[in-house]
Amino acid sequence: MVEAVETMDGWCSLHDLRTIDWNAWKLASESEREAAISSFTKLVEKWDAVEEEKNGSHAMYTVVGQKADLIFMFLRPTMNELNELETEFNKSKFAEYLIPAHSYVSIVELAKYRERKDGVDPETLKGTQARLKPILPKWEHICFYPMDRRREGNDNWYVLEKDVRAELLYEHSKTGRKYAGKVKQFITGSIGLDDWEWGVTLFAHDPLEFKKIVYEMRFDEVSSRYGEFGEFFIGNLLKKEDIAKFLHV
Ligand code: 76R
Repeated sequence: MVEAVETMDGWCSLHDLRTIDWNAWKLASESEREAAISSFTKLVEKWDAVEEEKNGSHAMYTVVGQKADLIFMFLRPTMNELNELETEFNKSKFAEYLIPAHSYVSIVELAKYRERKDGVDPETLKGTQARLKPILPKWEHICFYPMDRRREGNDNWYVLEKDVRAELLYEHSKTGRKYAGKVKQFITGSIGLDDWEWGVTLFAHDPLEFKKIVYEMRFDEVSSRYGEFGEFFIGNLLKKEDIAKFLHV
């Protein structure tokens, strides 16, 4: 049957990208810069505490290239909490030196393409819950991009039988599993929430692995026939203790 797959949905996600207004930053006095850094560090400490309590998670990276300077990925149980976090960030002293570059709203998603032989609802499993409400890894690099499934002529994902889609995604997952330990992926669904259908967030120790996995997947039918891709963003881990060094002018 051509029907939607049931999804399991977890924490709400906001990818928040900011450009630093370096001119304003350099023109600011030493004490203003110190106050801005301290406001930022305090926010990070607050986010760390939320993560410690397992009520959310975040990732913080510096962007390579001119699309932005910072990329944050925030996870919270509700859109309201995400919005509160974003607003608090916007009101901070540090945000006076930031220019919004890009944002992406989605929800952590796992698809129920495969029924379990034992009849257990996967959503009730601890492992599934941990994937729906994940603590993001603090690996050295991040890669984020949005994507769609194509809907064009004979290449229309949305007219395929569910079984066929399940099989294509199974093939895709076999490619994915080859990168176990090298790439960690988080798929967030954004149909009805943002401009693309999914957000793909990958973490790796070696950024070359992003190029390898995305290239290899291009040959899987689910990507070669049915994948459409948006802008890619690449970042390097920014640790809390390195913030002052990164911002030093
Ligand atoms: O969730 C699972 O582990 C089950 C198998 C699986 C599904 C259903 C899976 C495994 N993915 C699924 C769904 Mn994926 N994934 C991507 C990209 O650049 C590209 O060509 C594609 C971007 C990567 C790199 C990736 C990695 N996956 C999806 C969906 C939703 C599709 C839908 O419902 O139509 C998208 C958009 C998508 C895209 N995937 C894996 C990986 C990896 C590494 C795995 C193996 C994970 C593991 O088993 O640990």
